[in-house]
Amino acid sequence: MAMDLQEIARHIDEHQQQGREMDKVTLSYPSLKVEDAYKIQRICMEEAASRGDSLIGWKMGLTSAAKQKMVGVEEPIYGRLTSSMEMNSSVLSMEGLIHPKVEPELAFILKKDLKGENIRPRDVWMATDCVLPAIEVIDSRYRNFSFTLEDVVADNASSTKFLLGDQAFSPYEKAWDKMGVSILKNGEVQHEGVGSDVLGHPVRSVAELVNMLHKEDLGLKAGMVVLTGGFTEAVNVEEGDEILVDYEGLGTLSMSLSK
Ligand code: 0L1
Ligand code: MG
Repeated sequence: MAMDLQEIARHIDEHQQQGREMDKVTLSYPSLKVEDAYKIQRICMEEAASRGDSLIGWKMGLTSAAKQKMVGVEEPIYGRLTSSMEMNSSVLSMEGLIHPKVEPELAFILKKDLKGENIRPRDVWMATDCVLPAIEVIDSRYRNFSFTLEDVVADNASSTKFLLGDQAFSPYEKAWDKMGVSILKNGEVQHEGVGSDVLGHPVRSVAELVNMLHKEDLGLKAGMVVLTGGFTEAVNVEEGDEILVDYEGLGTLSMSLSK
């Protein structure tokens, strides 16, 4: 089938909007390259912007071995975060979701633009205003959360919603790579992880994102949110579930699943 990236983006955008499952796009377009998939992501963002949504940040995905093993894709990817994805309460409605999962993350909030190649952790610290506990909700549009690298990139790295904690912390509050995190569902621990599970240190995830974006002549803007990637495997959720993430020494963040 001749490959029209606009057409593929429209197809994916529709399924994202309607919360509908779809077949892997690589089944119809086996020659789709990762670069094409990022172009599709960009076109979907333009579609979202035309509906009044705006780009407020980026997420890194598949930054821990646990997550890579879970989905069988062995490299970090990025996705776009929009204003409509940010939750303004800790209640997540199942309406319009397919098979959501949640994962414990950290969010870096930038105070300066950051763009370039060979960005190192210290460049990231100089540009970071604060760090917040976060929970990301992912909901792949692909049946059974089954995809190739190209598919998942085209589907905006499964981005759906995210919740930020109310309390911001100084980037120098603690050694983020040493911080333990556990995620509980309905009072039972599901998974435990530590900051170093995220590319050795969550700050490295932000540096890697900037280096990846530079290849497309993109960068981070002051005020943007960056989700650094799940510390642990993601947890399936359904209506009625109560999620609690315990960030060692910082407190907890919770989410309730409603109809
Ligand atoms: O945030 C993530 O790590 C998700 C990236 C995409 C893979 C998935 O849907 O689990
Ligand atoms: Mg994530």
